[in-house]
Amino acid sequence: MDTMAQEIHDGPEAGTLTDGFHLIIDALKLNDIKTIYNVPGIPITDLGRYMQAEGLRVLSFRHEQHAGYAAATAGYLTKKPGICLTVSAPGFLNGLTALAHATTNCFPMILISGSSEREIVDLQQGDYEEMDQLAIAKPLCKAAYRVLHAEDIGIGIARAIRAAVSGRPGGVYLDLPAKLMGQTMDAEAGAKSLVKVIDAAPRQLPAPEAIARALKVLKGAKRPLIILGKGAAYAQADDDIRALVEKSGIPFLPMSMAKGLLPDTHPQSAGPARSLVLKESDVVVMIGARLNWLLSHGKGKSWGDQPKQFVQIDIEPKEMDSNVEIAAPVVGDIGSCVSALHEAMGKDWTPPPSEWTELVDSKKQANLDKMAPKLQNNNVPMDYHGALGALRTIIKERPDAILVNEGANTLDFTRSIIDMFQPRKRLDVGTWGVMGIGMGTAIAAAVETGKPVLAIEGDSAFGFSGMEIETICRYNLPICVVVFNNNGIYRGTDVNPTGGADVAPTVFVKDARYDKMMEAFGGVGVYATSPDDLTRAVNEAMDSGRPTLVNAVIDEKAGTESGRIGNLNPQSVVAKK
Ligand code: ADP
Ligand code: TPW
Ligand code: MG
Repeated sequence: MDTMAQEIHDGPEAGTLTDGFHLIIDALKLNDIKTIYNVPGIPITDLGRYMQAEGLRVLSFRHEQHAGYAAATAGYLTKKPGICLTVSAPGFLNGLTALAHATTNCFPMILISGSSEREIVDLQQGDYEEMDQLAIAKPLCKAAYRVLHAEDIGIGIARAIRAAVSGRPGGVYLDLPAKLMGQTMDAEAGAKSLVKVIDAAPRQLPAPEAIARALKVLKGAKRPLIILGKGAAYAQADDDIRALVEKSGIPFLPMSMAKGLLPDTHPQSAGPARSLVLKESDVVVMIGARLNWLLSHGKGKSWGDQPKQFVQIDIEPKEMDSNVEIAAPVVGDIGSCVSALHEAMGKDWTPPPSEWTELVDSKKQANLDKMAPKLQNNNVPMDYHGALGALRTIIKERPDAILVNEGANTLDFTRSIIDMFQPRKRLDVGTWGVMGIGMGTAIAAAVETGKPVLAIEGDSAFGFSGMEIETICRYNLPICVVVFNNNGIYRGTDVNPTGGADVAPTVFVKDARYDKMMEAFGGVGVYATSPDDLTRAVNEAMDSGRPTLVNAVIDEKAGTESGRIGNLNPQSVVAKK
C-alpha cells in the first residue's frame, strides 16, 4: 500500500479536506440520527444524495408539510429529534406548519432548511427563493439557529438537538445557507469540531417537598382522578406510570394519544365515564397533560360544581397555574416524578373509597352496554358505529399495530370506539386538531417502528396529504389507509341555499373512488360498502403488509357538524338561510 492510500485508510490527516455537506452528515450520524424526511431541490439536493451515500435513510416526500409531520411523529415515538430537510423559502414555509405543530404538541423535531445568500437576503436584492427564514421561524418554534461557518456545524447541530429534546420538547429550526455546504476545512480539525450530545434530555428530579405536598393533597381526596396525557406517553416511563396508577387504585382518564398507556380495558380506566369523572372528582392528578381547550381549561360546565384541587406533574414549570390554580405542582420529568410519588405512598396508602370507584364502574358499564349493540350493526351504507365496530376488533386482535386517525366525526367516533392496548399506538391530530397529519404520520410510524399501520381517515382529512400514498407505495410501507367516505366535511348532505350550480362549501364529489388513487401507484385499492367488506380488506392488508387503501362508503347523513366540538363554532345573530 502506498503512503497516500495508507493515510486515507487511517483516517483524516492534516492536509485532507472535508466540506460543509460532509460535516453536516457526520454531525448527524455522530448523534445517532438515522432517518431524514426530505423534499429535494436547490440548495439541498446533493446533501440528500450524500446523506444516502453515507448510510442515512433519506425518504423523499411529495410535499414538505408531510415530511415535517413525519419528522414530528418520529420525534414523538423515539424521543430523538425527527429531522425534516427542505429547500429555501417555499419549501421552508411548507415545512413550517409541521414545525409549529411539533412545538405546540411538545414533540422534538428539527426543520433543516437550505437558505439563500445572507448578503443578498439582508439587502433584499431578490435572490433565488429569497427569504429571511430565521426571523420567520423564530416565533413558531422553541429555538432557531443559523450556521455560517463550516467549523460551527458541530456546535449548531448539537444545540439544535439539545434544544429539541431537553426540558419540554419542541420544534427547532436550523438554517443552513447554500454557501455553507461547499465551504471546506481541514478534515481532522473538522472531525474535532463535531459534538456528541451527552445526556441530551437530562432527568429532572422533583423536589421532595413538592412530592410531599402532592401526597398530602391526594390523601385528602374522596373522589380522586388521574388524567394521563401524551406527555406521559412520550416519556416512555410506562412501567412507572402503571405501577403508580395500580398502587393508587385511582380511576384514570387517558387523553387521546395517551390511550393504551394502560389498556383501555384496564379495570381502573374511566374513559367511558369521562363526563362523570370530570364533574364529580375532587382531586385531579394531571400527568403530562395540559389544562387547555381539550379539557375545557379545567373549569366550566364540563367540570361541574364540585370544588377541585389539582396536582400537576410536568417538566415545564410555566405550565403550572396556566388556567386554574394548581394546589400541588410537581415539576420534573415524568419518570422521576411518578416513581417518587409512588415511593412516597409507601405501605400505608389507602385506595379511594369504594363508593367512588363503584360509581365510576357502574357509569362506565352503563355506557359500554349502550354502545355495544350499535357496534354490531351491519347497515349499508355503513354508519360510523358499524364501520368502527369492525375496525375495533381488528385492533383488539393486533394490539401492536399503530392507529393513525384524523377527521371530525371520523376522529371522535374512532377515539371513543377503538380501544388501545399498548403505549404510543394511537397517533392523531394532537393539540391543534389539525387536518393533514395522516399520511406523514403513518409513514413515520411504519418507518420508525416497523409495525403495521392502520390510518382511519375522514375523506376531507385524507385529502390534505393524499398524494403521499405515492410515497407509501414507493417505499412499500405496511400501511392500510381506510377513508371514511361520506362525501364531505362532517356530512355530504349540505345544499347551496341559493340553488346555484356550486355545491355547498362542505360537500365533495359524490361517490369518489379514493381506492383507485392507490391503484394508480401500484398499491391495493378496495371498495367497501359493509362492515364485513371492511374486515376482510383490512385483515388482508395487515397480513400482507402491502400498501392498501380501502374506500369505506359511509352514510352521508351519519355525521354531525364538527363531530363532537360543534359548540366551538361561533354563532351568527342572523338566521341561517
Ligand atoms: P394532552 O394533549 O395529551 O393532554 P399535552 O400535549 O397537552 O397532552 O401535554 C403534554 C405535557 O407533557 C406538556 O405540558 C409537556 O411539558 C409535558 N411533558 C412532555 N414530556 C415530558 C416529560 N418527559 N416529563 C414531564 N413532562 C413532560
Ligand atoms: C389544517 C377544519 C376540521 S375537521 C375537517 C376540517 C376541514 C374535516 C372533517 O371532515 P372529514 O371527517 O375528514 O371528512 P368527517 O368524518 O366528519 O366527515 N384545516 C386544517 N385543520 C382543520 N382542523 C380544519 C381545516 C376541519
Ligand atoms: Mg367526511
